[in-house]
Amino acid sequence: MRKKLAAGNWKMNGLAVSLSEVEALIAAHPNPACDVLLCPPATLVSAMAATAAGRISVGGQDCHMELTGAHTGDISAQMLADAGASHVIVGHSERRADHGESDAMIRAKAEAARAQGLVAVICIGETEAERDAGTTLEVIGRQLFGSTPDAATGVNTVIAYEPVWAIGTGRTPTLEQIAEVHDFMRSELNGRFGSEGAQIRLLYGGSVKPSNAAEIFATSNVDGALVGGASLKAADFGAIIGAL
Ligand code: G2H
Repeated sequence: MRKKLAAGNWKMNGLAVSLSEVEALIAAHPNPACDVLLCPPATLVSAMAATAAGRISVGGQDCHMELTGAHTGDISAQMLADAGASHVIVGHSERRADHGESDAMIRAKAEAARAQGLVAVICIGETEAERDAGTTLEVIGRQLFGSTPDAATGVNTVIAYEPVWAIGTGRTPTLEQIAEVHDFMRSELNGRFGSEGAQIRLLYGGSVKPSNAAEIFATSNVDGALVGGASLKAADFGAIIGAL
């Protein structure tokens, strides 16, 4: 049985003052039915972990594939763990686009995360052009295989399906389109990892909000959500947590 996960990705938003929202969120949901994860900017990981005090999980938004070294501006999985993170997002489409990250790089980052005891939240998703060309499942299959380490388990890995055209746009796929991709991912993971693959949680991400969360969560093989914009407001993210 896979426990549902509500994960928030603050992206490059949030200042220390935003942590009062986190306390309000936790106080309003003292016993959530799902796991809750928030991934703030790296500058806030330590403070958010202190605020959360183990009541919710805290994660980074990216990590370098190396442990240490001359990589100006980058952050290692070890540093995130040291700051109190338990998870890290890798391969978000914004990083794939902004920083030219490949599936091989993302797999290496996920391996670096696992080596430091972090759960890797690996993001994959097709562009609008790829969907229009009818290649969605081909793209998803390639990214899923290429970005996921051979040692992936339900404990160290979460997969997030985020169609690029649905991110921050207010547009979402139909429930049938979400189910098609999630059923495909589940089948691919079962084929590659056997019974362990069945334990890997599959999140949907892309314009999830209080008004559409319940129906998305009820969709086949959807084990939760990776939420961007709606995770920035405690009331909205709380409503999404309540829908799980
Ligand atoms: C997709 C998502 C969070 P939003 O990027 O990862 O963002 O919910 O704002 O579309």
